[in-house]
Amino acid sequence: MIRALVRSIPDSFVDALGQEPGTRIDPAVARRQHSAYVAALSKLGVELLRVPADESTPDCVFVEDRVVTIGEAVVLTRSAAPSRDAERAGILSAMSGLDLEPVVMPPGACADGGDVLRLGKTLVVGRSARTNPAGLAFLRHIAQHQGWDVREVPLPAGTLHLKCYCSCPSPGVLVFAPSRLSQAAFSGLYDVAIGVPEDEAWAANTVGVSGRVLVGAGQPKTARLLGEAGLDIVLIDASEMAKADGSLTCMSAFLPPS
Ligand code: CIR
Repeated sequence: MIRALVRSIPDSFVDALGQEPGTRIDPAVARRQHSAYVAALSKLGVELLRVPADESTPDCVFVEDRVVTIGEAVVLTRSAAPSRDAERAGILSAMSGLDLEPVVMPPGACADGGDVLRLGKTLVVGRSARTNPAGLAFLRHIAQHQGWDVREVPLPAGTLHLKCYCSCPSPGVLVFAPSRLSQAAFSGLYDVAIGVPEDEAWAANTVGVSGRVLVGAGQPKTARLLGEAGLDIVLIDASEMAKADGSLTCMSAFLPPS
């Protein structure tokens, strides 16, 4: 069974990283949007491991960044953002009842799952301010054990994560923002590439589950493009998450199937 980890939103989410000056996050709206997202995953047959919120870590809802699944292996990452590093503890304790043995990144290595895109059995990893060379080397080490390849991709300055601007919603399908990422970075790793318009670059972050594709609401050109490409889309409003630089993939961490 497909399974994923999700985490509730703390009241401290109002202090999440990445907000533009003057932004005000409404935790009630964020929770409503998060619930709809979680319900969509559940409806699509995803078995959910729900981790309670942690008030001391405002960004803890973005579980994708702390958990990287590579084949049968699960890596719990260290964060280059000091306020996010403590997120691991609650995740580790929630996972203790599972049939998994997560490996924690060694000290000095940092990575965010938002920088890790799976295309077939290749991990495309963005070199960002959140993913350092030691983090990348550790992911490569685990990937090699699992028989996976790793490809490093440099990111344009100011890009938080690789997956802010790309995703793989269905096997062989790359959705990306050509205004931010070069298609050549992914060469040989996809069958079909769908470029989203520059004014909807954020919409390149999608989640594919059970033949359906979650797409951010309010991005009509992308929704039309993906629909025309034959993808069966489900619109999800994540506007409150976007205020904290969050997108769709970051609210779940897919684990090896049970
Ligand atoms: C941060 O800056 O870490 C959070 N405010 C946003 C993290 C988004 N994560 C993701 O897209 N994977």
